[in-house]
Parts: sequence; C-alpha cells; structure tokens
Amino acid sequence: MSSERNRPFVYRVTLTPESLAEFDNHIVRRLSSMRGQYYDQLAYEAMLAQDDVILYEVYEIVRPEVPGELMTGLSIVHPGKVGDEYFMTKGHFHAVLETAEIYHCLRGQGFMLMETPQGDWAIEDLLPGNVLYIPPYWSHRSINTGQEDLVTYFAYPGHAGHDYGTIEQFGFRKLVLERNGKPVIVDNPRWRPPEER
Ligand code: S6P
Ligand code: ZN
Repeated sequence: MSSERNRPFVYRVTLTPESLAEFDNHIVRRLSSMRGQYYDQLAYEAMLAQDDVILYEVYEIVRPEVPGELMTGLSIVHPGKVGDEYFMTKGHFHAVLETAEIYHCLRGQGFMLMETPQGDWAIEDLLPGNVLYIPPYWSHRSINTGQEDLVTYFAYPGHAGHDYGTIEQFGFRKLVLERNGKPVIVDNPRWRPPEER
C-alpha cells in the first residue's frame, strides 16, 4: 500500500466495515485510559468496576510525520456518560503548537471544547455539515451529547504531534455536563490558571 500512496489515492468515510478496513490504524480508547479525567471519580470507579467500555475510536490514514503532509481520519465518540459528564476524548494540544486542524462533523451531535495555553477557551457545535477550523495554539476535545455516535473527519499537519500532559493534569477550563436532560457548561474545579501552575 505504501508505494501506491506516493500517488493520489481515494478512501471512503462511509462507515461501512469495508470502508473502515481501508484505514491504516484503528485506535480504541476505553474507560480505563481516562482515569482522573472525569470529575465524578466515584461514578468513574463504579462504572469501570462493571465494564471497561469503549469511549471512542479513531481511524487514521498514516502519512509521514513531516511538514507538508496531512494526517487525516475519522474520530468516533460513542454516546454515554460517566455520572452526568458526557463521553469525550482525552483532548490534547499539538506538540507543535503552531499547527491548526479541521474537523468536519458527519454524524451525531456534540461539542468541541477548546483552550489556549493562556487559558482562553471556546466551545463550538459539532453537528452534521459543520466544519470546525481550530487555529494554531488551541487544544481540543470532542464531546458527544447525543444518543448516537458522534462522527467527525479530521485533518491536521503531519508534523503536529500530540501533547496530552497538560490536559491530563488540569483538564479543560470547562466541563460539559447533563442537567435536566440538556448539556450545560460549568467550571472545572480541577483547572488552574497558567500562572498558578
Ligand atoms: C489529532 C486529532 C484527532 C484526535 C482524536 C482523538 O490531532 O485531533 O485525531 O486524536 O479525535 O482525540 P485524542 O484527544 O484522544 O487524541
Ligand atoms: Zn488534534
């Protein structure tokens, strides 16, 4: 396959088993990989004791990790909650902060929560047809607030890399929780402004 990929190529994002088999990598993230990330730790431990459920999956077309290339693929966040906090991705900064990313929402409903190293934050809808442009410096986490899979197609520079450490330590500035059947945005008590870290 790799030699063919020095020429233009097509792949599909139709989500059929055949189309998913065209991706190079399939990453599966389970509840156990998110210890400390959900604010309700009792709910987290109780849920994990029952089952190490799959929270989200990523299908990647792998390209050389160099400027000029693009990493592309599908991110699929399953529906569900840990306590009253929706299933979400870990979230990350790009290791090379000066790199942007686009997400095109194909199915489902949810949000992208974003934050800069200075603590500025933003949230945008992920709804079918929406294309979200994430400029350089903004960390990002997808959150599924719906009843079905939240499916997004992403593209970002080949050399961007991932930095998960800051988010693991402090989380994002905001949490998205369910209240009376609806998503609400609240402050994350674990978050600290950069000058207090
Ligand atoms: C990579 C891009 C996506 C995420 C995926 C999973 O830059 O943003 O491919 O990797 O949505 O999220 P995370 O935070 O676990 O990498
Ligand atoms: Zn990214």
